[in-house]
Amino acid sequence: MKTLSTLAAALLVSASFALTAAAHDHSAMQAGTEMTDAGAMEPVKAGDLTLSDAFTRATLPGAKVGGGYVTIVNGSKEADRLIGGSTPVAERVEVHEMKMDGSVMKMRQLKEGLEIPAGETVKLAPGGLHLMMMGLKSPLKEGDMVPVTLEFAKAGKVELQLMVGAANATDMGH
Ligand SMILES: [Cu+2]
Repeated sequence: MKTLSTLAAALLVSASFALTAAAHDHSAMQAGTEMTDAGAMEPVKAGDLTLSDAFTRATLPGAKVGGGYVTIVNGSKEADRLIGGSTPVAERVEVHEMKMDGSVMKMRQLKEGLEIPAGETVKLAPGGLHLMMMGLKSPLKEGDMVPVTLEFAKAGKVELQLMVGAANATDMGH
């Protein structure tokens, strides 16, 4: 009898362990799915350019600027150039870069635009190259979509939807 109850206890323990493990896997899977869903923007094609992973970040009330991020793949044998953009949510859209100046991180506008070399991928991401929405008309709210029109020297105008992530989002999952 003692052996049996020990066995039963052992079975119970392993069963609950299996359940815990299963529940754990399930929640991990769900979290992953949600992230993918939240960042779901179908890649946008414009000529030989493919734009994907477009997002921005929630801003605090009163904020006057917001960043914009997107990955641009140039499948062409010729370089293109991102020269600017526009959005209904801000007065203007500039192309910026962040660079270390000694020990200070500085941001500056790329007045000549940003070259997208032939056959290469250029990633605009927090801490580096980015779009800057200047003169925000209202705060960007997490979960919203922000329409932005980018302008390229060769590919012309491309419309994008930036998914608004959390204020500290570094990408939209994928
Ligand atoms: Cu900037």
